[in-house]
Amino acid sequence: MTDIQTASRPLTLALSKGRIFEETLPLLAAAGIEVSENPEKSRKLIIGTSDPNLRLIIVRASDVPTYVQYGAADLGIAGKDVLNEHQAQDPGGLYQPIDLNIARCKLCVAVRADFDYTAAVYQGARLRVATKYTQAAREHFAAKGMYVDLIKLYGSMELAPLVGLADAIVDLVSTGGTLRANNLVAVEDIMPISSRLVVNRASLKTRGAALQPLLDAFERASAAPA
Ligand code: PRT
Ligand code: MG
Repeated sequence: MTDIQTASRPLTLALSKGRIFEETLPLLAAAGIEVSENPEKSRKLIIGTSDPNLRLIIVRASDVPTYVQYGAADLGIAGKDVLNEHQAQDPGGLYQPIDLNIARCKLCVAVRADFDYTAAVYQGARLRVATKYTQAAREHFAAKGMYVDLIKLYGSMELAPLVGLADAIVDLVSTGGTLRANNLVAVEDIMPISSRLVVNRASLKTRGAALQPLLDAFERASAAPA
């Protein structure tokens, strides 16, 4: 994309539909910014705001870092889970100035309630672990000195131990309702997760004057008591 194209367009914030969009609305509202449409209803992928200098683009949660990395979005909001996996392909990293403290959950190891995880670890069993979060899982088990076979999945990880695909899963847990409904239990916490604001490094240099008030507003809104 040419510099002329990027310099004249409004600032672009990449977001995913669902919980991140819902929990970002109050932060934008605190900055005096109203969103012109609900992406769940309108199906539009580019959404204007009451600030003529800011628009939103709606992308898959795991694609947010890619849009920001390449500068197609100046900034984005993504879970630490997603950013951690993205780091493997973009070690230079995105600038992550603010923990917005939204969409909070935990990354956990979980197994069937009838599986003795402690005994399996103690005996040095080579476990099969199904996950979308291969990077975080690899680091977690390596740090414990455990050898595991990772099986990459893209969703519904909770099913894997129920049908014999894996002994354990690494997945996000918030209320714990999904684990309970599937007769699984969390046996280890890997890390707390929340969503972060990420910023394209070139945008920060070339569009800093336009970006800074927005970063300040996000900072204030995320620090305010909920
Ligand atoms: O849906 P898509 O494949 O496009 O992507 P996604 O599933 O990553 O998107 P989305 O919108 O579901 O999640 C976006 C971000 O929200 C994630 O990257 C996390 O940072 C954060 N988040 C917070 C969660 C949860 N809480 C959460 N509970 N993401 C997913 N879950 C899932 C979890 O994977 C499990 O299947 O909800 C289920 C567990 O929930 P409980 O409440 O039953 O424990
Ligand atoms: Mg989802």
